[in-house]
Amino acid sequence: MFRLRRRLPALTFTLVIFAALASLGGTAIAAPLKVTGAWVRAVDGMPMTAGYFSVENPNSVPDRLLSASATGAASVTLHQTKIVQGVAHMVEAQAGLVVPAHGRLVFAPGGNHLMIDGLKTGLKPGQTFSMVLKFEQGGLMTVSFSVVTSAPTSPSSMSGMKM
Ligand SMILES: [Cu+2]
Repeated sequence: MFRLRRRLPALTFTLVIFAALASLGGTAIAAPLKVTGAWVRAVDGMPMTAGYFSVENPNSVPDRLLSASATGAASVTLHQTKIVQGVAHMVEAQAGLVVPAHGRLVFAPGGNHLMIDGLKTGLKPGQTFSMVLKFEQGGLMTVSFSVVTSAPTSPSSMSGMKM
């Protein structure tokens, strides 16, 4: 009887540890997504512009960008540019866009872009524009986009396209 009583606290302690590990299981593996090179095209007077960035997924499971929003605009939609018979078409990625495991999802002129509509103010170069990206696994992420007049990277071969 005495022995049994002494063993109980140790057993309880072990169970508590197991429970703690089990509850960590779902989230402990996920490292945060990394967003880089976030920019939006400056506009003056027009209510519409586009935003670009890259997001890196360090995890071994894919994630998915579900949607984006901004308090400074009426709507933000995920758009893809598709060339059909030599003509660029914009298509909304309604199911979101996959961020591959150990890979990246790139938004760049001529490809994926955040279509920003109903801007409440103009966007001047040097300002920043805040948007919230919503990921399936990574949750909500607030990103500060630099306002610039043109792509900060190498000139795009599709620079004639403004979206
Ligand atoms: Cu678009």
